[in-house]
Amino acid sequence: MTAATATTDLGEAYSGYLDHLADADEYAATDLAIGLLDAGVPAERVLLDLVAPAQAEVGERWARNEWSVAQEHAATHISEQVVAAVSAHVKPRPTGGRVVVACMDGEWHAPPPRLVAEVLRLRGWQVTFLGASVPAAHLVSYLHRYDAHAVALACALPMRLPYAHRMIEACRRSDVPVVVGGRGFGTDGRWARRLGVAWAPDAPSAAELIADERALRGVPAARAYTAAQLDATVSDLGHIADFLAAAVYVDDPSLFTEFVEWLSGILRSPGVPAGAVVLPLEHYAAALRDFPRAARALALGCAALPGLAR
Ligand code: B12
Repeated sequence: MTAATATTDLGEAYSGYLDHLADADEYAATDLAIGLLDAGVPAERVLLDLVAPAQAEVGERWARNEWSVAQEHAATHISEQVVAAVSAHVKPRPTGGRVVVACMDGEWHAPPPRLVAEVLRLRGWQVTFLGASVPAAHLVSYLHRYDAHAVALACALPMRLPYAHRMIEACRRSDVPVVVGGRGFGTDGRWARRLGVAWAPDAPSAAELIADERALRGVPAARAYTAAQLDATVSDLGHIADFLAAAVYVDDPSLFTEFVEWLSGILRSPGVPAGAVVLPLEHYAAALRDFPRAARALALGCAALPGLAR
């Protein structure tokens, strides 16, 4: 099989792989994945187009009560074995710095971030995967000890977001850039934006963010601002409030939208991300939710920000 035919055959391989999971046949599942590698399918594709959707399907079968918890656990275990086998087969040599991948405290959904960890490894990072439920204090001391370039934190459960926030802040205090991912942040990452942290929908996007350190640092924590940056920020916040008041006064949200577009354009040149503008807008929107004209202008202002369509 050539690489091209192998890739087009992935659909067929996928249904075979699912059958192996259903039969709890880890040898057949592993052989199938390694066979694809030998046929020239890139390891990243095997992980993301075979193992990842199969795990999601396992979830659907479990949720539909077609599979028992025992069947789901068996399938999840096999997928973990397959990921390890793929990784061992490829043996990438690290050329980049250390990236630590971990689940938030209380989070047991380890396989999705494990896939992220392996993709980062395939792309040349030296990856340490800490697995499920890592307490914040232990994570931070680990980051210090190994001088991490970045940390990727996983959260599959939205109810863990308050803990997630604490962990994100703890990592930031160590000055280690953070990227987060997983279903817990919302399908479009909207709760990551609320927490002002860089979010990646999948492993390749996480790799791109980590490679672009400036984007990864995202909205810089205000405590790290210089006095001049703080002054400028306070003045920007005042301008936002003034323009909002003027838009409400003349009852024309475009007055505010135009200002927001201008402001995000001005801030983009020194490298401030659009997230730095959306955060105060969301904050004002929460505080002014009982004022329909202001709320509308703020919603339109958020919608006008580039790359933040919701
Ligand atoms: C397996 C599983 C379990 C196993 C976990 C065992 C294990 N070792 O993983 C068990 C049975 C223990 C379990 C328990 C629970 N689970 Co569960 N589980 C799943 C399941 C079926 C599969 C997860 C998975 O591997 N998905 C496949 C991966 C590849 O997809 P993905 O998660 O979307 O990941 C991709 C992206 O999101 C992203 N990504 C993911 N993580 C990260 C991290 C970073 C850093 C980055 C950058 C990107 C990234 O990249 C991935 C690859 O593209 C999902 C359902 C599903 N379909 O996903 C539910 C699911 C996650 N579980 C759910 C729930 C509710 C629970 C429980 C609370 C159930 C209960 N009542 O006890 C507990 C909580 C346990 C805990 N404290 O963590 C819900 C979460 C609902 C929500 N988000 O609101 C889900 C979605 C099921 C559902 N539809 O209700 N679960």
